[in-house]
Amino acid sequence: MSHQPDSLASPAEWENLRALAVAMATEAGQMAIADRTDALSLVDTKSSIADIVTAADKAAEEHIRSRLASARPDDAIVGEEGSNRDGTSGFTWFLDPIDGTTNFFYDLPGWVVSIAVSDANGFGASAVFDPVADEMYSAHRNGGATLNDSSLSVRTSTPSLAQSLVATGFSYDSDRRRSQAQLLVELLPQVRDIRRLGSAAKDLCLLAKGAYDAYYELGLNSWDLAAGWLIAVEAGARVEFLTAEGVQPALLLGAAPNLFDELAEIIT
Ligand code: LIP
Repeated sequence: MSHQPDSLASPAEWENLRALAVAMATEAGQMAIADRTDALSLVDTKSSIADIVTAADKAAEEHIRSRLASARPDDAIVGEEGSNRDGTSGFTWFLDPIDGTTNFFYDLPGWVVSIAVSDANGFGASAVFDPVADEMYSAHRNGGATLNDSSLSVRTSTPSLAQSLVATGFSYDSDRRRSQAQLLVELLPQVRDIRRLGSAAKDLCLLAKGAYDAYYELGLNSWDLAAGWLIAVEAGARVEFLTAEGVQPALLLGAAPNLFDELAEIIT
């Protein structure tokens, strides 16, 4: 049995880091809502013409990065919009300033600010803030997950995959989208229904809330999945990569424990 490194933080310290993530996500989300109209005047594309980034994405990440520079100067940062920083503390922050950017751009619901922090054992504290719905999801290691002030638990009452509501997402790469659509053709007749929201972080929170029975996606970035992964696990979901360590693109599956293996069989 491989020895797990000691946790870098005590439960109380992880709770403090959770509170910091909640505060920063709140501030960044309120900025994005306030500045949305101006932000849309500066829109670029990244990996493909479908992969957009707005001035709000960049401003929100810069705000979080500057908060961490004073609050946590020795921690590393991995940010979607390039605010990467090496650290010496052993803690790493994963920042997705606006997850669900397409929804943000089209003024649709389903975009969030996603912030998580990890040590060598994985994600230890996180926050996902949905400013439109005014929903703050958060968790810390062995501390449970909450939505605003209510505890979260995954749905465990769905008896079979045929009665399950399964969420997924699609890549910005057109070739990968084609193969993702082909998988859907196989999966759709075997489940109750499919949902595609457009934000991995929010999808994992909806799994934690029991609004989905499962969520899977191929090729997510670390910043997309970090915060929601911990929230879903602390709410009782089983969340794993179905691909071997280091294999890209990685296939993520989160599900109620009684549905995980059957769904994993179909999507791999
Ligand atoms: C999004 C992911 C989502 C995926 C979208 C997009 P972004 O991240 O959270 O799961 O299906 O295509 O990649 O680009 O909005 O930060």
